[in-house]
Amino acid sequence: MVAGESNRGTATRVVVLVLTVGILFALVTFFIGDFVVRGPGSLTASPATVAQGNQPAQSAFIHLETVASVDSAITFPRPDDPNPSWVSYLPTTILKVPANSVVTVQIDQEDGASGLRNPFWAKARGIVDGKFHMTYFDDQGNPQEGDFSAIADPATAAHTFAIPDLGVFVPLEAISDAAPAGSMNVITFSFKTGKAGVYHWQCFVPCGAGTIYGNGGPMQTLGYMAGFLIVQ
Ligand SMILES: [Cu+2]
Repeated sequence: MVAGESNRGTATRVVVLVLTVGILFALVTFFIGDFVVRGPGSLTASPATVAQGNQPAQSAFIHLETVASVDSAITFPRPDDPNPSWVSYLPTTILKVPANSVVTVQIDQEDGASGLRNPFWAKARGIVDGKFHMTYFDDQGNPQEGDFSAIADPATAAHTFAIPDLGVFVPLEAISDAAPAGSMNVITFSFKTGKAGVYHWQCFVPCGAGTIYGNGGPMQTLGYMAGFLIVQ
């Protein structure tokens, strides 16, 4: 071996080393940026925009939408979603609300029935006055409106909005098969927050179609059928 060949060998090894380290660095950066810290954005409650009687100024308003698939959203399109065919709450499930206040929630519900496995969840619990307001479509497709403490048939639930640690459970009626295309049931209710904290919330309808017992996929993933209520 002559000196020139040895130098070329060393140079090659250095180049391979630098390239390998560079590629590894890029992969780690991609892994952290696209997987580890990737998550749904948050939605901060706005000051109440609906009548609250003589409730104090701290009252807050959250507007959500439930869809059969992310790509069918009407109110809150989420075009770059990695799972466009998943059932979901929109625009996000990370909700920030004020402590010691009344939070009013409006949900534009556009999904069909999955049905409750446990009929217990058909009754509303833990909400102001024990009732939710709902505009919906009856079996003939006629628009209807009323205040309800439960949905009549647990099998017609599309989703629930539930914060177990606050005792809040609200069933969301499926859109009637007779409703005009593009219709939504609009469900409105209020609940009270106490001290600051982070509370898990989720849907109790096993609505993750195509997963084991309907409880996988969107039921297990932040930003779809589960999230956090951040009381601050
Ligand atoms: Cu659900």
